Amino acid sequence: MKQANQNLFAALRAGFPADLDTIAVETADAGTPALRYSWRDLDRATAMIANLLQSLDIPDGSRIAVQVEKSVEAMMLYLATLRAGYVFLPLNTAYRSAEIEYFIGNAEPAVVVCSPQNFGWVSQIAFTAGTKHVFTLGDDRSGSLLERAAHCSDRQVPALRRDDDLAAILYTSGTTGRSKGAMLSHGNMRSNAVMLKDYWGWRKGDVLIHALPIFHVHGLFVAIHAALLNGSKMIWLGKFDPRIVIDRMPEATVFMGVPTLYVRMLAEPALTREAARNMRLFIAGSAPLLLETFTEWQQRTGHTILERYGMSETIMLTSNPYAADARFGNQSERRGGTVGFPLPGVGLRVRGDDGADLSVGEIGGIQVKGPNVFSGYWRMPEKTAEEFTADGWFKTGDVGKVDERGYVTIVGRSKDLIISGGYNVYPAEIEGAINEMQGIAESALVGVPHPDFGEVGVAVVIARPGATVQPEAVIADLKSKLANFKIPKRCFVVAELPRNSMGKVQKNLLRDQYKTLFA
Ligand code: MLC
Ligand code: AMP
Repeated sequence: MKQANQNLFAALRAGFPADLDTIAVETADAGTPALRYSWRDLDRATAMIANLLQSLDIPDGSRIAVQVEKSVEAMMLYLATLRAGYVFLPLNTAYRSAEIEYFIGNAEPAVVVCSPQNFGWVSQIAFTAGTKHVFTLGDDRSGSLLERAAHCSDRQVPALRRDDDLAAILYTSGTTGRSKGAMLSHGNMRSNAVMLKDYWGWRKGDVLIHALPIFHVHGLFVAIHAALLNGSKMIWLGKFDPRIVIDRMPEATVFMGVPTLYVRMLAEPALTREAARNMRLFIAGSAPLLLETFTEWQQRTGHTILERYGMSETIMLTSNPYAADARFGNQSERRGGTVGFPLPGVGLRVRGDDGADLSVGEIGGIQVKGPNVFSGYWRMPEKTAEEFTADGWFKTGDVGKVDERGYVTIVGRSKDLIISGGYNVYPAEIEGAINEMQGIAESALVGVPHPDFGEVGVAVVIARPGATVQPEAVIADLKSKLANFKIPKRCFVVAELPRNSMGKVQKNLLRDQYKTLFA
């Protein structure tokens, strides 16, 4: 019997509406005329780019690494990579050369696509690492990728892929050392997308406002997969702008954002019940949503934000209910401060430090299992083994509890991680970069509350005996090496760091000391 194609693209394509000439994506950026793409445009352009990739004669399983500004064509490149059966590797546009060098060296992509203005340095890194093909793609449809694809056929049969074939690698930093590439399969992504479409009640006529970057789970997978599977139009912002989002709300029904996006919209007087009158659903995640944001949003718009929780390694794990959830006594209340219930098909348990199962209300490490959970870290079997329990559950590194009704609350993290505006910052990486600077003896990076980004990094450093260290110089040096969102917002030079009896820096004391810095 012929096996059905489990290629994620085939599933997304099956969601396109019958009338391919209706609008699939409409751009909405300040000062630029709107561009409108039909479903036929998406189908044809992804076929052309997929044909270009397949014409390169690269091996099965090849990685296509992409660091480009957000554009509809960049989304098409993602879809084309799935369609051609290769592995998509998205990279944050903020990454600098040392960061890109690591990712390309580690993933050994067969193809690298970068912004035209970065071609010089990115191609040098890529060619040195053995990559044969480097294309460019600008956010104005410029660059060699589309020029070359223009010569390819606009018909293409999606490559045959099985559920466990690799579809994407997402780099996510480790608590120590370098970033790890989380390997997600076609089955991981399809199962999660199909389930979410149902759980969040996607229906005919839904329109999504897409305002997130497309190099992480939230904007690339959760938002795009749902809209395509549902045949829903997207109003597409290259860059988040609170006024444009509010302005376009009357034409839309669904919005997804990290908490910072909600905070910034609340600062706009135009955000009213009237503006949000046609909206069906506001979804938040990637970082903790403050109860005050949740409540203020309710008061201003009459809508209750649905908060959900996920990870690069697992896509979505839990969600507050959209409608009655029969598994949890038909509860339909979205509770602020919680991340809701484990999604259908997702197993979630809370374990103590000793591995013992904890009961209702007890705080411990969150472990998960399900068809959405990744298979492991790219070429890091030992790291993979460390992050899974002997009975196959993935240790999220998040600390939480489950209440008697089944709601999950995240209370902290066992991993040393700062989440700033929805981006992850790993203190070990920043501390390593600071410690390499001349005149520095030691450093500690801690996260402190911030009204806009939720949390930001503050660096506390000790100078070597006899050396003078200027905080501004530390920041400036970091800016020349690391992605901008990783740069500490403040730096303090101190005489000593608080330590426990084992000599370990007590970051909780530093967090406490600096917690009102941005209040
Ligand atoms: C920008 N800056 C940040 C920052 N973003 N600083 C800390 N944290 C951030 N997130 C700084 C820049 O360094 C710069 O500083 C200044 O702010 C202006 O830069 P910008 O690029 O103009 O910022 P802006 O466009 O306003 O970006 C803010 C933002 C963006 C909130 C729109 O950060 C964003 O899109 N965040 C979403 C991240 C996301 O999608 N996460 C999903 C991960 S998936 P200077 O000093 O240089 O001027 C995941 C799993 C899950 O976590 O569950 O979903
Ligand atoms: P990433 O590695 O970028 O995918 O980030 C995943 C991490 O983001 C999770 O392990 C959580 O710590 C955090 N996260 C995601 N959603 C939420 C949420 N709703 N509330 C609190 N933390 C969240």
